Amino acid sequence: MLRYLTAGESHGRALIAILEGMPAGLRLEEDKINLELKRRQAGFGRGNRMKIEIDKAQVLSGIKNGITLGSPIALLIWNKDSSIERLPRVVCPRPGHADLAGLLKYGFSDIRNVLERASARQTAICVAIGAICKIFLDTFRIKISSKVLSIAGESDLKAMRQKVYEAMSRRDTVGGIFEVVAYGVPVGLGSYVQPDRRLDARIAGAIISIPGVKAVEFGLGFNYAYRFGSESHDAIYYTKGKGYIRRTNNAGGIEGGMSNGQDIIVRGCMKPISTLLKPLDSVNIKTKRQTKAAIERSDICVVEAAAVISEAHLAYVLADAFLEKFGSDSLRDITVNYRNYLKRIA
Ligand code: EPS
Repeated sequence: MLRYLTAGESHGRALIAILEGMPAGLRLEEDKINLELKRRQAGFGRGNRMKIEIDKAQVLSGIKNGITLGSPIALLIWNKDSSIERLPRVVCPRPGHADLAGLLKYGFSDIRNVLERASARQTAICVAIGAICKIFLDTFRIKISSKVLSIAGESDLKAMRQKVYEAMSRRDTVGGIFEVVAYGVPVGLGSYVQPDRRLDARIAGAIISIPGVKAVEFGLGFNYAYRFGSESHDAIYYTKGKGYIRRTNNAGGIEGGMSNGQDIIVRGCMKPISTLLKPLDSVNIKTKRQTKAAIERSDICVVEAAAVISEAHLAYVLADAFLEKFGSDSLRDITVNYRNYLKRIA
């Protein structure tokens, strides 16, 4: 079905990706991709890099006259800050970052060799891939949106901003919880027949792959643990006009590893960014002396960006599962298959 690879260092020349498996016949507008990239760059608490970059994706292959050919789609985002060769060596690993584990794993003597690729800068190109998946899903009236639910335990907008200000003034960082919802998803995407075909497993994996995301839940999520079964599950009703309906959506739109026709509701927890202006204890990797962790230019809060990136990752998984179910080469054939399916289950 769908697959992709990305490449690029945070301060390298560019971020690139190849997305394969998009069907022929889809109109791709670069403006729509760039709008998503702009959304990713925004948000309260972003750092100075976002003032340097104006992320714009170029679609280098896989389209003719703005329409996909079914061939691999190559994407490119130039980095304005491409200073990788000039940046100083980093020798004090930041707790919470990939720094120490990456250094030991690859046998480096410069933490920069790790952080350049481990950086969340790479999420820009993932958002470009997700934007194409969103355009695909949109042709079948499947929409995805997201919102920030809380930052550092606060859920009121003013209080959330206050927490970010507080983190700034304490030279600290904050994380939070975001929610992503997919509307209009048909019943039957994903499957229970193998663990790796389960839609929730695929979505959870995609969202937790975003740097800094530490937890994912669907529907009631961890709150299932506090309820009886009779209070937990979404009772089934039938009406002539609408067919099978539910009056609740505690399952978050997924039962038995398949979409059940309800909105898919997934939440993620983004940890506080691990680069701290008032750094934690660490060890100098050259001298082995106790010291403070390195300070790199970074963000104070990226929960809003994480929500946008999660939309992209959810879009990728849903587009993949959709293509699996309804065929994958030509948008026209897929549309016919989809209509027939909707007719059968009506
Ligand atoms: C990011 C670019 C990076 C960081 C951030 C995300 O830019 P720079 O390192 O040049 O300031 O702002 O990266 C991290 C959060 C991280 O942990 O590395 C971006 O484009 O989103």
